[in-house]
Amino acid sequence: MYRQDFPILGREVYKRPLIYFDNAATTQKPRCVVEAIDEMYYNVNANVHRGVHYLSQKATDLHEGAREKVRAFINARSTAEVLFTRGTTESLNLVAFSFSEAFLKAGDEVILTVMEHHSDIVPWQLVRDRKDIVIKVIPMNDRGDLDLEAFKALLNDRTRLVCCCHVSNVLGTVNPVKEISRLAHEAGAYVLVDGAQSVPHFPVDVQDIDCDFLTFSGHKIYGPTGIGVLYGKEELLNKMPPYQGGGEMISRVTFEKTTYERLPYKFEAGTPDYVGSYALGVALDYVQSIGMNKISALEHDLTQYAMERMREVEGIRFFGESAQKTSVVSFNVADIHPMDLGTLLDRLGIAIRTGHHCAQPLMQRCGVEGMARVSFALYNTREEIDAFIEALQRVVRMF
Ligand code: C6P
Repeated sequence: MYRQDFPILGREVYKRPLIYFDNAATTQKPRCVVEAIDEMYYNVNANVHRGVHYLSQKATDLHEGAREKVRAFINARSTAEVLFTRGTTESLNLVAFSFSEAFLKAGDEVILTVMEHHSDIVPWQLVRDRKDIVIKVIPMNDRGDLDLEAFKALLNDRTRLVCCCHVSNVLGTVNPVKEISRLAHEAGAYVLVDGAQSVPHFPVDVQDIDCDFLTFSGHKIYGPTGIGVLYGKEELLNKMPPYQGGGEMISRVTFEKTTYERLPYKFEAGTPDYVGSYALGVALDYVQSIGMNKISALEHDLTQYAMERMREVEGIRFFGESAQKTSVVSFNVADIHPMDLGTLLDRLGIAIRTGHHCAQPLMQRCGVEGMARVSFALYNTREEIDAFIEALQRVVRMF
């Protein structure tokens, strides 16, 4: 129904119609987003926040207008709480650096989950090297649900922060972040939610979850690459030092001393990606014109249907069968290497992801080196899933 909005879906690969099932890695872009980028460069382009001239003011209005769209989209209290970054990874690194500078000392504990993406593991290991903190990990059961009892047992008066992906990019599990947030706050700890795989798929309300930080990437929600968001509670951001220094983030500079800009600019050194922010705003308008609840229902139906049909394939093993699951299906078939599956499906025009999905600790937990993964977006169809099953059966027969 929405396919005509995405020109790339009309192309062929290897003379076959493209079936794009790698949406958790990045989504395709609707025409309105591509046109927004064109429009910005053709008609508006000028550096923001600096010029008194017409174009600079126009570009600034569009950039700040996009910030307000993001604020409304995640229901942040104020635009001071919405920081533009390069993406989830940069947002997570920003928190790891600045939060740890302000709040962490040797012996303090940060809790992660076993299903975190490397982007939410490695920055904390860098902090551990610098600050001698302790990292603890929430385990999960075999269905891919976090063990909340084990989580409660990990919390203590040294816990400063709990970091949890809202949706696992491997298992598709939707984690109970509101409950996790409540428990963490009761224990006196802060909460970071990695929303890279949730914000594109269902409504996310930071005030309802009551998380202290939320991260997401523009390119996974039909927006451009190179732009992302960090939401942070104003009170916390005010206490955290800047992540990078440079233009934009200062109030006054002398060689003796620098004072910083107010939020959110304190964390936005250098010329921001105002083309990206504007186009991200257009992407958010696009998904809202469809409705996040509708997108969620559509993708839920696709996921259920895909799993039902995939069960027909002999030797299939799913990773992640939580009752709370969304739009990501990881699997292996018998002892076929996932890379072989991915390569052969690709020759049949079907794009899937294979490998460790940037979650090697989770691969170890599941006892595998890698997995194949299909992930859906609002433009995928049941017919594409049928074609995928036929292709998968064909590939499996070859082994
Ligand atoms: N996951 C995937 O194929 P960036 O690369 O900064 O936009 O997002 C990083 C990231 C962080 N957290 C989660 C839960 C993610 O899924 C991702 C990106 C992609 O699964 C690329 S590895």
